[in-house]
Amino acid sequence: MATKPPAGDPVQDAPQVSAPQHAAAGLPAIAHTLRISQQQMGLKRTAQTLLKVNQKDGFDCPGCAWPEGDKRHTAEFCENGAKAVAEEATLRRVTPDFFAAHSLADLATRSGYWLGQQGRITQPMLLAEGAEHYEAVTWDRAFAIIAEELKALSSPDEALFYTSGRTSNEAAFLLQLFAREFGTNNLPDCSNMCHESSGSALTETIGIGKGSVSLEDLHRADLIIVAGQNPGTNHPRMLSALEKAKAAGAKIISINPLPEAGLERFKNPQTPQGMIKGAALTDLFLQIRIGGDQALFRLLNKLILETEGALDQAFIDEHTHGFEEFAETARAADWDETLTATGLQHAEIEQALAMILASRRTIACWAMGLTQHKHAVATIREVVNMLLLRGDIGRPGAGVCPVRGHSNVQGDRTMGIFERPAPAFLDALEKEFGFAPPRHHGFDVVRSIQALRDGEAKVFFAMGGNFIGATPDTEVTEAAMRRASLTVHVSTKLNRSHAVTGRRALILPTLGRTDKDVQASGRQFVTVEDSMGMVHASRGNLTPASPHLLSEPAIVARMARAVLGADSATPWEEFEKDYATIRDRIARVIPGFEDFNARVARPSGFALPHAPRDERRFPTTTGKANFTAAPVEYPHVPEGRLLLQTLRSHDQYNTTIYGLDDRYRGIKGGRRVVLVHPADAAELGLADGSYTDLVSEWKDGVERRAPGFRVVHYPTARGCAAAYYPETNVLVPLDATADTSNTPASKSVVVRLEQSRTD
Ligand SMILES: Nc1nc2c(c(=O)[nH]1)N[C@H]1C(S)=C(S)[C@@H](COP(=O)(O)OP(=O)(O)OC[C@H]3O[C@@H](n4cnc5c(=O)[nH]c(N)nc54)[C@H](O)[C@@H]3O)O[C@H]1N2
Ligand SMILES: Nc1nc2c(c(=O)[nH]1)N[C@H]1C(S)=C(S)[C@@H](COP(=O)(O)OP(=O)(O)OC[C@H]3O[C@@H](n4cnc5c(=O)[nH]c(N)nc54)[C@H](O)[C@@H]3O)O[C@H]1N2
Ligand SMILES: [Mo]
Repeated sequence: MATKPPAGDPVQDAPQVSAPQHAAAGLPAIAHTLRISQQQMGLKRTAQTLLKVNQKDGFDCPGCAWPEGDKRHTAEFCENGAKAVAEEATLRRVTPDFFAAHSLADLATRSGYWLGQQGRITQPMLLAEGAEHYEAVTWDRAFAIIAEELKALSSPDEALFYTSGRTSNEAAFLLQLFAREFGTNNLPDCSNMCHESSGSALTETIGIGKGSVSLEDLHRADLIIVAGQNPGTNHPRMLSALEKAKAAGAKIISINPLPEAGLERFKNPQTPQGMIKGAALTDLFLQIRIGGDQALFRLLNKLILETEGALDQAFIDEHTHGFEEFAETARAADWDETLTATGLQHAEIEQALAMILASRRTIACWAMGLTQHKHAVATIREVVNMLLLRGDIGRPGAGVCPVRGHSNVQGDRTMGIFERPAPAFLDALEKEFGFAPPRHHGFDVVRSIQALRDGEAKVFFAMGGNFIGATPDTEVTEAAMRRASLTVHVSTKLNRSHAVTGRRALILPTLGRTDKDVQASGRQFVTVEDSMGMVHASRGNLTPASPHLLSEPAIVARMARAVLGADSATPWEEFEKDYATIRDRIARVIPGFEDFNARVARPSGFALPHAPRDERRFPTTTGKANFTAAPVEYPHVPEGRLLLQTLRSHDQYNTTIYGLDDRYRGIKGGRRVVLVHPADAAELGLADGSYTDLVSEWKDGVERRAPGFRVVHYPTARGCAAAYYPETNVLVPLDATADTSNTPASKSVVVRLEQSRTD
């Protein structure tokens, strides 16, 4: 095996490895936060921003969607939230001079890390047809180009409007309104790659695609199951909630192929006691094989069914549907098959069962480790089956908790960013705005890529995000995007999507969460919805990166005027002047937002209604909570192959790379690493520190290759491997998606590890 990185690899990617850590946060987290913040923002801005994160008069952290408690610390932030803020509030700038110095071809050779580190974009930029460089363009000209290209389409369905989950409720509502007035439901979003599987499973089983617990519920639970989630890195403030629950007597089971430091022990930086000793969090760690969760929960359900007195019979009788069929299927669950699928020991499963039976209030939390598999929807349904058996939905301290990613991804869905809108939503839109919205379904993310590839879609517009970086099958997706006639990105910072363009391309620079937003009627605020359905206001307080920036609502409003012109009776100008007028419309269209402006004026905002949680009412097709009985599936990995999951390091926010370290996992100075169990590595002849290519094998016979990964011997589950996204997206086939939700199966990619060429 080669021991040097292959030639041609970026020099900065030279990972060094030490032992993984066993506790999260603590002093190193604070030191790291302050270093990154000062590098990006300087001292004054660091103080101005970090004191305002998640405060009642401040802005919502652009990091994750975890809710804020009511009693806020002066520093209600976490290391990774602070890094997200520093990225946005940076003093570095990308000006027209930068684009004059760097051609498109040059930008296309740069890493995502390098692109992001250049700073905030300051002016609208146009890549004209055949041009080698982006050039500054006026806003009016930019909107005229969009109008020209959209009007030239032979059908509105040839346009795609993508949304990433940072967009505010106000901007999201306007974007979907514009797309539908224009005539399409092509509203793919990052959720299609994220919690779509949760939405599909929950809508079918409990009637609403959102979590059913509040922060208070977590504090009150007897048992919290955390499956397929790494909160120490991705939702650090969740650790405080887990700590509080533990202090009140809760037990925690974590289910993960990796022993994640944050779930082992938490050193709370908000308390002196926590800083020194920290609290042990996990009581039982089930080191599951990738994709084994459905089998595990199925067997647990069988064992619950067989235990005298373990069922909440009154709940099952009164509130559920499909019990008999489910029970019959569950009784057939098999120990041997489950042990194979999960890689767990008999005694570990018995121990989990005992903890579940001892709990009167159980909450199941999960994230991408459950949602990004072929059988993700079936897996989440099985988790729901367990909660239904125990009556653990719709009572305090119990329920489902899909932990969302982007800070407003849930709100964007509530606002109608969805390619398959409910008829009732479209009816309300029609009534309020007096036009007939299209009724046929639009394209999700994967279908959008296929449509670009096949020439069915020609204009791509993105409200934030990094579509090319985040989507699967990088080579296929990049070739598809290059076929577009126009690509438009509303962005704060540069990323790969700006370098892989259609015939013409626009970059439209926008205000971020931390920026002050002043419109004709005065200073504006926007609103967001967190992972637990709480809606509240967010106000930026920084002077924007440049006077040329427009807010996201302003960009949509002006685009709509340029495209729809006199055909539209919608008051776009008024919406831009005063966002309260947008909220008045949201209040009339979307249930739960009645009296929106008044209620959001309250410092902590308000909770959206949730029928299962609030009244044990299940708005499903049967009118009850549905048990489901899908066949058990788990990935089958051929001899000599490993099952690769693509995940996040501690120093990234999705495709935004903050740095090259993954502190808790003991990795420094590089991202091209593949974590492999030492026994698997020995069988495959992979020495620690050797270099290998990852080659994905898929039924289409195409070999997808990611070259030059340093092998790291790591205590993951047997037969499994892990490497970072987005470097590994090239390996995920476009049609390897979850059943029903169509979410890319980026947590289960069959790979072969092949010696790197070192010439
Ligand atoms: N700092 C930071 N915060 C973030 C993000 C970020 O990139 N950086 N991203 C945001 C977004 S959009 C999202 S969606 C969330 C993502 O939050 P997570 O879902 O925590 O993110 P991942 O890194 O994808 O981690 C998936 C976890 O699932 C485990 N896992 C993988 N496969 C399986 C499996 O088959 N079974 C089980 N039981 N476990 C499995 C992995 O080992 C890992 O611990 O975080 C949000 N918050
Ligand atoms: N292999 C693999 N692929 C995955 C995943 C995985 O686990 N494995 N996870 C998936 C998941 S869960 C998600 S959510 C997607 C993420 O997909 P996206 O949401 O598309 O990607 P991000 O990297 O979060 O987008 C970052 C860009 O957003 C822009 N931006 C930041 N703030 C703002 C803002 O306030 N306004 C605007 N307009 N733009 C802004 C910046 O230009 C920045 O470069 O990736 C998915 N892809
Ligand atoms: Mo996500």
